[in-house]
Amino acid sequence: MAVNDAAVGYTTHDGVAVITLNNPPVNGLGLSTRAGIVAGLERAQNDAAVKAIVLTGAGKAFSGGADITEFNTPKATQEPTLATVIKAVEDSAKPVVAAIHSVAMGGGLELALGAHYRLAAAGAQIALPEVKLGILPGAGGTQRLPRAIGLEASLNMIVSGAPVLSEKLADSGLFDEVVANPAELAEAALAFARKAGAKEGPHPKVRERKIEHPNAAGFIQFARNSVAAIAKNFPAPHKCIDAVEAGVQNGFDKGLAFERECFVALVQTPESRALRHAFFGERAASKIPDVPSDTPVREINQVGVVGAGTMGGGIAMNFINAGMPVTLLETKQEALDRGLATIRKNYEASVRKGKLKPEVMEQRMALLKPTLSYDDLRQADLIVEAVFEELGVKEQVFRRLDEVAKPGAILASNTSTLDVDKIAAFTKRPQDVVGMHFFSPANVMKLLEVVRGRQTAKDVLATVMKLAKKIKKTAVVSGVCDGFIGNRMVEQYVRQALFMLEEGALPAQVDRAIEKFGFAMGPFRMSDLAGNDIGWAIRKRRYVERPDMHYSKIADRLCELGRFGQKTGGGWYDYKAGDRTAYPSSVVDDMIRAYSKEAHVERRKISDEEIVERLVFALVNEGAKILEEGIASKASDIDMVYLTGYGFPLYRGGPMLYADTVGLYNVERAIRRYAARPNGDAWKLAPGIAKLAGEGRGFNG
Ligand code: T1G
Repeated sequence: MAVNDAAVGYTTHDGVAVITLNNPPVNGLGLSTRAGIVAGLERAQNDAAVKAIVLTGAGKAFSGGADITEFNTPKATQEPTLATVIKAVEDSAKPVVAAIHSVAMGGGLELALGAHYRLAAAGAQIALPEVKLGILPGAGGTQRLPRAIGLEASLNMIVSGAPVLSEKLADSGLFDEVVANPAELAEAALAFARKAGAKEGPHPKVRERKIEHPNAAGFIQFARNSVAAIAKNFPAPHKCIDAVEAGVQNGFDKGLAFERECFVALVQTPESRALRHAFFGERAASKIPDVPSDTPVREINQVGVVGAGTMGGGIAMNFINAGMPVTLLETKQEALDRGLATIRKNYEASVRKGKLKPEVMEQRMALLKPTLSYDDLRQADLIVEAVFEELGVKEQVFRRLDEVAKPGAILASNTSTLDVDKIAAFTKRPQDVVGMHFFSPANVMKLLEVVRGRQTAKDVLATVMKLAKKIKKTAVVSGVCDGFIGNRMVEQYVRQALFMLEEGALPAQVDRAIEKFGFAMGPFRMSDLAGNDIGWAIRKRRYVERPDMHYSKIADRLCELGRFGQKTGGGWYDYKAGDRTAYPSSVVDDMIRAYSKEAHVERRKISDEEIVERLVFALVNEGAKILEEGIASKASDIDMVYLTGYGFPLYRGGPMLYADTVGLYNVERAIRRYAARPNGDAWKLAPGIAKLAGEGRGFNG
């Protein structure tokens, strides 16, 4: 007999009731699902013909855990809470068998831990990933998992949040059986349940097991030490250890209560909000408002890359890493040979570090087809151009590609500053042209800006977004403007950094302040690394194209001295041969002071707080304009760009979320204050900030 309600199915099979979670996409344990499980358990208890119960999941998961879309909403804490459901499972008079396939994560694993028995299909991802969301397992995971698999294995899983394949846990004590063939799980679970149902109760409860460890206190201290370094800005890993320790020292019930306290505290933290924002932001980025999620995509099997320089080589690696053959085109043999040698060198470094097997390196290198002839690109489904950043050169390449590429091939430019519409106009197929802006090093950086030209076809966008997942990139769609999303915002950030040097700060102070805020690297260390001449070239172009946008000329002075950064042994900082340490330079500091004098600027003490405000709010203000112009479709896209491409601290969630945390009312006031000061012309307040602040809202709702 089968009775299905919205989120849970209930069927009986010769004395076994099967409760099936059915809340796509991953059986998140939302309120209706939780209520459905309790209702199913009730039915089973009241049906004398039922001797045992199987709990399983429909679709692609047993359960991906609590429904995180319910977090910080009344539903999340509405009864039956997950803790109530798990207690109902555990207290069932009839044995409950959890049948796990594909995914049992977070609350999903905690639910299974409340069952009396657990069967898992091989290949299932088993995890308590809550720490990655800035929280901790909040439905008994910190108490039951140590009792199921021991202190060490459970602490590793809880503090890392990393998934473990079910077969690797076959002997851990977590499962009563691991079923090699997932297709046989249902039958195996029914058979197991029938046997369990024939046995006299009570049935085994994980909570009644003991946590055995020869030196629990010692291991817990070891765990604390190892977490201290990586979790400097994240409270959750420390709380995970506290909760496990509470259960070890004070028993299950006290441990459970303490776990609950920790959960309630963590879920309110800005760090958890930031991590959840990034989790959803990553997934939301692949959704393009006017491109339906079922838009048919083009087959991409053969890839061509034009240009074997640093970017072209890194781009090619992304595709061969995903097992896709790449034809790599250069104009000169020595450039081609150099490109191939660089790719091989990159792989050899990974092999030396034990991150890559030599045979895998050779397999990947074998996927590369070097060539000097455009004719070899005729079969490519996607061709990515990564040549010199000059429109004339792009024009030559795209006119040639237009001649040789097969109909329907996607032609992508890796340009970081040029107009994708102009590039598309060099072809007779503008609908097939798109920007794919990789970030250096292209084989490492997760961010990919997908630049949508005016005529870029929707299926081209859908195809590139899907392909981005395959090559493990976080793809964010940007409209066409100078600098797209990331570089356009970073330009305002750099302008403020330079103005502050003129007004009284020095490079080391600016870098220290923003690195203390959490950036991986401050603007001056970053510029010395990338090369100050890159910014110099952009400013020269800017002086012609945008005379209204004034810059402090300090950076030009630095470049006129030939101080391009690490590559010339000196930039904003001094460097010693073979040493990448940035040493404050008295030459540069004196040059800065002299410049202020020459510019008749009265130098003043600038606080670290002002430095952080001016740098971060410059990003926020430009980001708000990018949103208003529709260059980015959502604030979380802008945050994903900064989290994955510009070293913005993850625990702050990105510039737009950080602005929400500060409060747009305060952001607006600060911007108006800076607009009234020297160099205030750079602070034209984005209307969107004033509007949202006036409505008491933020960028993210
Ligand atoms: N709740 C709601 N939606 C979820 C979800 C969840 N837990 N997990 C994934 N989704 C959505 C996701 O947003 C996307 O939506 C779709 O499912 C496919 O996801 C009390 C409180 C399960 C391994 O942290 O790791 O339990 O974009 O693209 O690559 O202690 O999703 O399609 O609309 O990632 O196959 C703990 C998080 C929650 C697991 C599947 N659980 N999810 O990966 O698909 S906190 C997690 C994942 C908790 C308890 C605490 C992965 C996945 P859309 P996807 P996938």
